[in-house]
Amino acid sequence: MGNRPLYSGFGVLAVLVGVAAGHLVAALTAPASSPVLVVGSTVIDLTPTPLQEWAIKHFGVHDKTVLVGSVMVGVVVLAAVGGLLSRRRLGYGTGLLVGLVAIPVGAALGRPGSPVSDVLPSVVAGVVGVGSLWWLWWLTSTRVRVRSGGTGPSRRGLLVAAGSLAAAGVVMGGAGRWITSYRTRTTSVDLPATTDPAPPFPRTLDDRVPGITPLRTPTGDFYRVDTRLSLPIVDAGDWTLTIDGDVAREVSFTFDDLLAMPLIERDITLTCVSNEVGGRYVGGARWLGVRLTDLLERAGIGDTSADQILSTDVDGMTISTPLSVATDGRDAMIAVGMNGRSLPREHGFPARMVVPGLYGFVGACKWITRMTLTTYAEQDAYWTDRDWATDAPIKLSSRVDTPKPLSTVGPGRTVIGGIAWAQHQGGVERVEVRVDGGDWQRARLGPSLGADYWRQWYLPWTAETGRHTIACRAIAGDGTVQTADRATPFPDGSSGIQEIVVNVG
Ligand SMILES: Nc1nc2c(c(=O)[nH]1)N[C@H]1C(S)=C(S)[C@@H](COP(=O)(O)O)O[C@H]1N2
Ligand SMILES: [Mo]
Repeated sequence: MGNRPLYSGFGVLAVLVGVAAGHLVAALTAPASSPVLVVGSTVIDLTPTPLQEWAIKHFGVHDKTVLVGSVMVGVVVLAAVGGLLSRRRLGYGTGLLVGLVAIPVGAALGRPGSPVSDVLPSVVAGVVGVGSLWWLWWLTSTRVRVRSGGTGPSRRGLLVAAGSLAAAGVVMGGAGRWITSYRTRTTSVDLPATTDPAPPFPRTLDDRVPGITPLRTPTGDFYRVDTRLSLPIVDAGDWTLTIDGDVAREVSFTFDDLLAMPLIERDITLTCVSNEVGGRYVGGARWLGVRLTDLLERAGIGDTSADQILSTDVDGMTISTPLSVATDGRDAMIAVGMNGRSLPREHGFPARMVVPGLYGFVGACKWITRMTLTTYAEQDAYWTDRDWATDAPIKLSSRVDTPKPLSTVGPGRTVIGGIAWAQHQGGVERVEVRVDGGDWQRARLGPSLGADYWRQWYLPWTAETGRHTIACRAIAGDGTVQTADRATPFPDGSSGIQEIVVNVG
């Protein structure tokens, strides 16, 4: 009776050692095939859109940590049950562990475009897990008891065994982590100079308005949104970009081919469709890349009946972009550089699409390796399958950065400041601020870096003691006024006006 916790502990220890072994094998082969990650990725793909939105809204950038954590909790609970069952009969516990391993194996087999070898880490995890359980079980069994003099289970032997298993698990898990982070480390590739540079970077409001969003987002602070739990390992030397589908001729480009083509440099503000009004899923960077139309011209799309570019990333994830938008003369590109360096792995190394004015989920495929000219009727991309919009222009919006919502500021002269964007709608023409529901007052604008880039703004404010509300709205160059009508991010982006409350005193 009293050894129930002991047996559940066996199960948990055995399974964790197995998971660590699987993680190590995955690190050496394909990191994304690590048992917990492969289950996590399948959960992401199977999660209904509303629940996914809820998770992004409530956990934000931590949604993936929460997901992996939940999978781990599930694994530990089942492992404890398996251990308990083995107390009754070893076969029961073994059966449960085998059933547990079937989950990542099935998930690995079910992932589109994944090689069968992706099951290897899960199989290893299963073998090591079951082996460990058997070993622990055997050490407490009668035979050992008899051998050790019939005085009950050899506590010391068991302790040594459990200790070595735990140590092996820590070493394997740690090695797996280290190897994965080594293989996905930032590698910077030298990029040629551009013949078509962006304008010189102006004097910003960064230092003049404390608390304002910097005009250029430092690469390390740039928001990251994708469906991946681990970064792909792509070697620029082996990478190719293929254009196929309804084209005159299928063409492929190596990374060097791209670098040999004319490169444009542009300041473009990316925005995620999941960004709530006032949210942080937006960033401004200077991108370097090859014009999309230069690439498409090589493939010949003159007579195409296609209406979408279906982009595929190195792991088979798909993103679709309306062909007419991508080729209407805007600075759509396959980017290889971000803020003066090659793309970081998080942001699509070695190449990604960037289309000014479109939300990232329809215009910014990272780790891109194929562009297929096809129709919406024929093929569905990942998010199209999940009922998101297919043509999704970024809605103009603005945000108050300072003062912070619900903060307390001292009375007297202060500054309200923030950022606004109206990509491909003529840029930000005007920003207006409303204090305590009064008149809209015109804010002062920071320098312009073009119509596809966001703009800093500020308004001096004499703050009187008490509670105040501050709202802001943007007006685009094409005359559009940021609407007060509220919309959720699904299916084509949020709208509404941000209103914050601050205390002065
Ligand atoms: N391959 C791939 N590309 C992707 C995604 C993805 O999940 N997989 N996410 C898209 C989304 S939703 C957005 S908003 C942008 C974000 O780009 P960033 O992470 O560089 O900011 O990438 C887009 N490109
Ligand atoms: Mo996004």
